[in-house]
Amino acid sequence: MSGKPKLHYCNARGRMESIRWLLAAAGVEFEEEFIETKEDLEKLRNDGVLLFQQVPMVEIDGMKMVQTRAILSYIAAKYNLYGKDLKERAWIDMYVEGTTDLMGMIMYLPFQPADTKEKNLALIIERATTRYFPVYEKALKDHGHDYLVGNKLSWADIHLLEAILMTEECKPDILSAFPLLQAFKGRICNVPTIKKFLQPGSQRKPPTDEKFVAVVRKIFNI
Ligand code: IBG
Repeated sequence: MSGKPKLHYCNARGRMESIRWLLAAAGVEFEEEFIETKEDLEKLRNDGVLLFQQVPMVEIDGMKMVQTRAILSYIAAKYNLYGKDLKERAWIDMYVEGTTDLMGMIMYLPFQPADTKEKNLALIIERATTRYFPVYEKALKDHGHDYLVGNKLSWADIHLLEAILMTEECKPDILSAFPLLQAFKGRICNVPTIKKFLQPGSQRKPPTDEKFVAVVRKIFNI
C-alpha cells in the first residue's frame, strides 16, 4: 500500500474539492478513487468503510476518515496550516467557516431549478461583496500582513483563495472593490504548491455542469 492519502468521491468538486485544495497546498500527493455509479457507492457502504454511509471519505494514516470538516482539520493540523496556538486556530476556524458558508451557496447553485437560480446567483454576489469579502479585506488592512492569520500561510488563506476563484466564476470582476484581496489572490496563487494545483492537468476539478448534476442526482438520490 502506498503512503499517499486516497480520496473516495465523485470526479467532481462537491464536498471533496476543499480537501483536494488543502492537500495540494500542503504539497501532499494523493490518489483518487471515483464513485461513478450508485453501485460504486453501495459497494463502499457494504464494505463498512463509511462511518455514516456518506462520502467524502479519505484513507489517511490508517484511518478511513469521513465528515469534510474533520478531514480538513486533520490535514490542516498535520501539515502545520492551523495556527501556532488556540487563538490563531480560533481565527482560522472563523474565517474558514465564513468561506465555507459562501462556497456552500455556490456549490448548490447548479442543483437548483432555473427560476430560483438567478435569484440565488444575485444573493451569492451580494453576500460575497457585502458580508464576506469586506471582513477579509479589513483583516488584511488592519494587520498589514500577507496572510490572514499569524503572518504565515494557513488553511484560512487556502480556503479563501478557493472561495475567491469560485465567486469569480459567478462574476469575473467581483473583487473590483477589494484591492487588498486582489493582491492577496495574486500572492496566494503564487505559492509554488498552489501555482502547480492551478495548472491544467492537476487534480483540481472544473465547475459543476448540467451533465454532472444529472450523474450526482442519480448516485446520491438528490
Ligand atoms: N456532513 C457530511 C460532510 O460534511 O462530509 C455530509 C456528507 C454528504 O452529504 N455527502 C453526500 C452523501 O454521501 C455526498 S455529497 N450523500 C448520501 C447520503 O446518504 O447522505 C453530495 C453533494 C454534491 C454536490 I456531489 C453538492 C452538494 C452535495
